[in-house]
Amino acid sequence: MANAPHGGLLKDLNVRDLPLHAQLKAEAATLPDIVLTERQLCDLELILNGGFSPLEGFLGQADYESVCNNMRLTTGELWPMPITLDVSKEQAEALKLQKGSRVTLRDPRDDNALAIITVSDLYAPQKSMEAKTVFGTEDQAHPAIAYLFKQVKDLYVGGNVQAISRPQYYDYVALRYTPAELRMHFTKLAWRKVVAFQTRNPMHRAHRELTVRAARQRQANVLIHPVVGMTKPGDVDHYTRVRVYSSLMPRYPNGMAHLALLPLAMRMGGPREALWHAIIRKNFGVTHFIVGRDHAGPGKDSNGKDFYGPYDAQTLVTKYTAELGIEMVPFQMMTYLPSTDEYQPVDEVPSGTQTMDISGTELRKRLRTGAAIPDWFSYESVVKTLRESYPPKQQQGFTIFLTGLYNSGKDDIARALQVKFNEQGGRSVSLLLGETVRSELSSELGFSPEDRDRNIQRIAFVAAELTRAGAAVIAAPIAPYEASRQHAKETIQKTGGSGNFFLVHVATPLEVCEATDRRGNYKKARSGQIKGFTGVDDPYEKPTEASLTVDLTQITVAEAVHSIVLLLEADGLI
Ligand code: PPS
Repeated sequence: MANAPHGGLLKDLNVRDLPLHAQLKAEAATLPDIVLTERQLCDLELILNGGFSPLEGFLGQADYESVCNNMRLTTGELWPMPITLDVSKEQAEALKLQKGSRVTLRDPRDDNALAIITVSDLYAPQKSMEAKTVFGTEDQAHPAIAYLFKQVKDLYVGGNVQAISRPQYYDYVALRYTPAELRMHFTKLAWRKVVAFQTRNPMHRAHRELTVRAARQRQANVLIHPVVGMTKPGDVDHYTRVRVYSSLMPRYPNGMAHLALLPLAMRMGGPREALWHAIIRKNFGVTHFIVGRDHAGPGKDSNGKDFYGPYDAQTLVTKYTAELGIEMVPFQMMTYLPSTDEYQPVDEVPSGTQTMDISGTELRKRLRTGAAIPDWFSYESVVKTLRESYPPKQQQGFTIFLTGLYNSGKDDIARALQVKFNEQGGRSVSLLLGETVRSELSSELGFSPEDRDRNIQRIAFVAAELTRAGAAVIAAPIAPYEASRQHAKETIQKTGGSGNFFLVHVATPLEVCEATDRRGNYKKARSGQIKGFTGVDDPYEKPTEASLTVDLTQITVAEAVHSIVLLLEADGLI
């Protein structure tokens, strides 16, 4: 028997509204619509499947104020997190939103009609009040506060929803359970006690040991219930994490544990978030919930202080244990004892016993450098998965972006570098010379500032994708404008990795470029046959922060290539 849902009744709106499906679908096509944001989509999915029971829609004003100020809905039920649907003023006007309006809520990924909301209220968010009451701060170093002040729009739309369809997923479909499905699973396997483990991080041996210990102490089973909706910016992506969790599951005693994914948009709200997590797990039928040190912690504030105390979350969840009917299990910090090859809770280890740990920072460093990650810390399958997603520097792609005047020698350096990288092996090498790009990608473009900018952005797009795929990319356009180069750098770093972009300024002086120009382009430019030629009647803005500057009147092409190789070596890329 699974645990009772919060409020007594599972609000599975998908099931409730199934008899009206054809009618609601037809009506949805005739209504104005709101295309949801990523966060609203996560919230709606859990409203529709009952994960947010007893909610049946987005909060109206009275519930919003009550949740913020008292952590309760106006009906008196405990509910710590405001679940709101924000729209802009313009949107509200265009949709003619008012009490009683019916609006279709659409999935932003495929435009599919997921639900119809009947508007009960339209009200202005009290952002400062919401920030202080729910998160205890207005500091925008907190991701939820940054979201509230920067992304949340002018108005909240309150109202109950009717379900039309579940969001369509193509990834890990078999692991996505609704509360009803998970409850059914527990009932089928006769699981009466279930300890849920919430996580937004990869799991290693210590996590397996602590969940097994928590279950054994309570003679319960384990639900690994990771969040795959929105987590903290910078977290390991959910694809990698789910592969990690899946590879860890066979390490549990046979039949002890089950993996299910939770499409939650986390707020990193510490204590209130922990309480919310516990309520959600209760709705999924769970009886015990593990709450860690600094559970759902957002990190440090703008003064470098923790937003919440390390045990605030455990204290708050414990306070409401009886009312909630879900038991809080404190997360025990586990440490490795090499003498017995086992993990034990830190506070149970006799003093003087040798222990071993690897911090998150140390793990990231080992992944980056390719250094060994020992078996006692993680499982081979987990490490292999992480290494595939986070290859060591030696396997990562990079872009060498050479910029300089026409005939500065940048193309010679680029070609020589290509040979050098091919000699090294290990990576696919791509050469994006200005002239190749101009004929293959940018043949319709001229040399106006806008066209040059577009040309550079195309190079950046291609370089970024290749860098991400692990290639050594050598780009060598003139790229005369600082702003274009900066934009290109951002594009490549965003997709290809922040440490994997190198700007090399080939600073051979204009007189030399001109004097050695066998094709006679500068001559044509001087005589006015070519207009807007870089260095003649169009500017070349010198880079302000190149990784390297080379001048071919001072060094040879071979020496320039060697300097670039040394730069990459120093960075661990080769
Ligand atoms: S940019 O500014 O980065 O988009 O330039 P790029 O794509 O590298 O193109 C350089 C080639 O175009 C020829 N060319 C000109 N360069 C600069 N200014 C003007 N107005 C111009 N018109 C044509 C230039 O000679 C380079 O040709 P290649 O074939 O590389 O020698």
